Amino acid sequence: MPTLLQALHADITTLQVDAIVNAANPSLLGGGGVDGAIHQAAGPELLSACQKLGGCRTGDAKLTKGFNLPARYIILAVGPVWHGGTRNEPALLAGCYRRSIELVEGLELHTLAFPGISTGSYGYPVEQAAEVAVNTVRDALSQTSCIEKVYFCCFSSYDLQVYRRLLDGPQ
Ligand code: AR6
Repeated sequence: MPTLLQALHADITTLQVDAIVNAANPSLLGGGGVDGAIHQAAGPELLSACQKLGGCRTGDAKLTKGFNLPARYIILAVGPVWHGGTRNEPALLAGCYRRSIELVEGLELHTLAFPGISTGSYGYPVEQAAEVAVNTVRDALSQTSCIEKVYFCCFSSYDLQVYRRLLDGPQ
């Protein structure tokens, strides 16, 4: 059965999936944007769990339970700050998507949702970030067997259009 990739317009904290991905910072101790929304919705146990993780390198990801979220797990991925594309940003961003898929596959989970990692306060242009996201996920899924559905959760209708164009275009 082919894995389905789907873009949708939603608040990621409301999604009933096996795992949602957070766009965190290297401390993993919370922040604004989607990180703030996820901490708010998951409750204070998330921060306690994150305090035990010892931070995370840019381009990597770690995992906690979902606590009060409808999602069973949270993956904390640390995207790169955009510096004009001169500091290995595409490879670091791809690492976030690849590591998240590996963590989900390792737990034999089936459904996963990503936000637009790095495209908010980290300033990565959404068109370029979405291309990295879609290509990396497509590529990583070819090595997996458990994952059935991956959502690209867009917080604006503009972002949704960008993802839909990529997903509907030639593969
Ligand atoms: N659901 C889905 N997407 C969302 C939500 C939500 N509830 N809220 C925001 N977005 P950002 P970054 C979108 O800034 O660029 C934090 O302070 C948002 O519109 O959250 O990776 C961390 O602690 C954008 O498209 O993450 C770091 O310090 C995308 O999520 C830093 O920000 C990512 O925007 C990480 O910056």
